[in-house]
Amino acid sequence: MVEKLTVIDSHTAGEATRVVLAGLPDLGSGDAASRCERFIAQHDHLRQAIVREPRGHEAMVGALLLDPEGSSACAQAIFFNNAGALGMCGHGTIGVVETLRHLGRIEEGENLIETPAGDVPFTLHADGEVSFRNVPSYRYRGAVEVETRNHGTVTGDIAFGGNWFFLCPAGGIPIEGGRIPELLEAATDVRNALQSAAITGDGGAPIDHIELHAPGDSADLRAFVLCPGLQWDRSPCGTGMSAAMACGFAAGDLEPGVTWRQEGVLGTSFSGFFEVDGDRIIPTIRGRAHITGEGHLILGEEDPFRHGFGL
Ligand code: PYC
Repeated sequence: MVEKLTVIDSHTAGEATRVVLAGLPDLGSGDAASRCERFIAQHDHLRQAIVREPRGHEAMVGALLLDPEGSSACAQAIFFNNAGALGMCGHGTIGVVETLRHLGRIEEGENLIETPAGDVPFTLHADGEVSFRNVPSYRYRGAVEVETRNHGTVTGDIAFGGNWFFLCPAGGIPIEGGRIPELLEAATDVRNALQSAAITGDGGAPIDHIELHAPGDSADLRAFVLCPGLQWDRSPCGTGMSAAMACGFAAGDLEPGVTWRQEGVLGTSFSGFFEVDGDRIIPTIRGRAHITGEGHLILGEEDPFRHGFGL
């Protein structure tokens, strides 16, 4: 049977989000976490078809747009990438909100979206920017040393910002487009070292995002983020920025309520601030997405790559 999925593509500060509107199998009722579990357990071939080549590309993030379970949300979103499900995705949230605006389903003002990581309140601003209140974020361990194969002892922080991050200096490698192979190698080296040393997030959670950082050009911090599928985030990374602000707060360097900016490899930036809730921070992240396309994905019966490929 030929499968046909209706999608809208956007980018947020350079990073792609593909929102799937229709053509999905019934994922049953329930919250975003349980529907996400069902999607990955029973339909992982569709995740692969949506974001991987030849219909997508390895750096793309996908989002299923589903009816909300609670009456106060405008939608439910389930995020995933080339490697699997993502608990939360900052640039993806902004992309989903821009898609909802493009579809005429929301207007300027405040609203709520359900995600597997919890309910995410957001504001669609008059200038087209979107700000969202991320899940509680915290530094789990500071100044963790890890022995890498190629870069000696690297010291960094382990923090949660909706995904698990290890954040450390870029070690003198400029965070620029022309240095991507070196940045990928360095971040992958750190990730491998964390895995070999069985260093994890809280409760044994795998640390699947590495954020290398340096002073910003026109922001407070410039970041290179390695994602779980060994791709780099083209955006400044909303969950990485949340983790970075949590580390800054834990170190006593950042104050609640003060605007802070993180820029990515492309020079695009997100702005944000945080509130404090006990030993956690609640970050608000603001950025802009743009629609890049709308159409259908066709998964032909005789297509050897109907479910994509990954190398
Ligand atoms: O913006 O949080 C983010 C994100 C995670 C992975 C790619 N982008």
